[in-house]
Amino acid sequence: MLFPKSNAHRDIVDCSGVWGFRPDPEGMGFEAGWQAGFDPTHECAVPGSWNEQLQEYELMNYVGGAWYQREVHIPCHFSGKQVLLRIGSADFQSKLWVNGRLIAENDLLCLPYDGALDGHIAPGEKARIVIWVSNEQQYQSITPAVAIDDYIREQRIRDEQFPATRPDFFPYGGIQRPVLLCAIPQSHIADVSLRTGIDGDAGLLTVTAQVECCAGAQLRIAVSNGLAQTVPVVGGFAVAEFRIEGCRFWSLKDPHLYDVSLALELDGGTVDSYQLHAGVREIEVRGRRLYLNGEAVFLRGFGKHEDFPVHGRGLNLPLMVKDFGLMQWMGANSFRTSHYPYAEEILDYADRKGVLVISELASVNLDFRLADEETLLNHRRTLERQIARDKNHPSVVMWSVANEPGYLGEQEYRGKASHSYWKNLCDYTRELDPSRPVTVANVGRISTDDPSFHYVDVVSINRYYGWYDMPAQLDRAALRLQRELDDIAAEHDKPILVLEFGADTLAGAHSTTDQLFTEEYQAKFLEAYCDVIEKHPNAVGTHVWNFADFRTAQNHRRVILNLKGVFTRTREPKLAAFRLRDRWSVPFSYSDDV
Ligand code: GCB
Repeated sequence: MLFPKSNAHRDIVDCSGVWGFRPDPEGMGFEAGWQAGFDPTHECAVPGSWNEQLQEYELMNYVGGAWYQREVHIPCHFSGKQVLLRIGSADFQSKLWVNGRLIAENDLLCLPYDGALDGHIAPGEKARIVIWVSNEQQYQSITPAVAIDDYIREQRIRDEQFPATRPDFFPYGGIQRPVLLCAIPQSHIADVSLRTGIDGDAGLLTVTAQVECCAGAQLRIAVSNGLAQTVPVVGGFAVAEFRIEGCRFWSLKDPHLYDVSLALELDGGTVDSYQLHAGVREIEVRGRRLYLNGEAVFLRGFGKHEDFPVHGRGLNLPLMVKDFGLMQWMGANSFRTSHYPYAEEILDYADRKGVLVISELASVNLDFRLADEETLLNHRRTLERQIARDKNHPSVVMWSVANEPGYLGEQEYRGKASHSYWKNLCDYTRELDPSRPVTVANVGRISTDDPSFHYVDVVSINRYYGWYDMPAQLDRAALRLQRELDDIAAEHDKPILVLEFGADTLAGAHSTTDQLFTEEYQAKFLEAYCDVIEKHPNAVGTHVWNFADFRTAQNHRRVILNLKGVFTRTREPKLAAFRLRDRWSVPFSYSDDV
């Protein structure tokens, strides 16, 4: 469904607040009929992860199912409308009941889902919402599960993390984004797709709306520069093309957004309306460069996480505003939604602030010993849902369809099946969205002959020479990085992004010599990488790992947090923040024009 908004024809009841909560480690709730209501043992705030909120009730490391419930008044004026409940995200899997009826379910991480309540509620009365959420991972999911026994079987007992999870971030559980009760007209605008382009000084904007309505309807589409068209709805679709003369293109310096207003007209009256914004811009890969509106752009920024004390991965608007302020202060122009789709509110904010986003799918460490047809199907399903959700954001300039596949099961990853997997996925991404390039973040272990490099538009690499390898030896590390960039470029003359490089750093630790974990070493490490990358003819960007320290599962390599942030978890700057700020205050210019 379209991102919920309230206007003259649509309304929202925000169900954020403190919900009744009950963990269900044995899965007994289903048989006991908790779908219709249960006796809560705890309370948990929504949106938010349950882990740190309920740490004192031994739920910090809880992996399993949990039930949420609350009652909501259905306003009288919702009568006659289509009423939907939309969950921004409830991770990793979830099911939704209203008054005991199953309304919808979802198994895709960090993506919204919704269900229609029609017939199950009475406007003017209360309805009981029950949501079951589980943070248990699945083996065929695109971030595959791992269990304690797997570490033993694979003879990697020192890699074991608690709670068991493959990725290097905490497996938070809960309803982590808003739950919204929405009323929309029965005849309504169901979806809107925007496509933009450039023709000289003019901006081209194509608006395609999908409409659910009886015959004879028309759609009036108005753009805030005064252009407007009324077009018929044919076969459930209405299309309008605009040419905006003297267009203000959406750019880093001037992220201008045009308001686009749609009104569905039937029998002489307006029955529904929807407003969204359009940033007219073009992103393109040509030769070794990435172009925004025809100008070569160099990305400077970060890999991030949605992570903060107590909130966990829960949407945190003050933190969002703060982080964008810090990125602006640093002179960063971009970030990657590592390692899952971020909240839509964050993408909206990036649209307004003129920040470029690499939108990443929730695929981490895909293991080709496990990957099969079902995995590919899950990957394609995720892609469809993520593109459908994020397609209209001008800030989203690239799809990263996976992070570090082949980290495990390296031999299988290099095989034939992997080639056809990445070809299939990259082709499908371009089929669903021909307007944005596609990439895969490659892991150091796979190095230069990664099967995915053949099929992506932009080659992306994550590297840790000078940290995991060659610790405290930055000269060796810089040479190694240089050689690898040269080798990749010799084989694949494509733009290259270095999407991760970083060093764990304990704020307050100092040394006069190169010493791991000190603020000086992190600053020197990041500068050494930038020196090499910025000079490389194929490089189109540096994304430092990470913007801020973040929580991980427990293992001997992490002191509660991954400390590679240039800001602490509570956003105090480390020395590297100042050094990068100085560097990024000088605009980047390419030495050649390719
Ligand atoms: C990586 C992963 C990231 C980790 C990082 C690290 O390559 O993509 O999720 O957090 O390394 O710090 O080890």
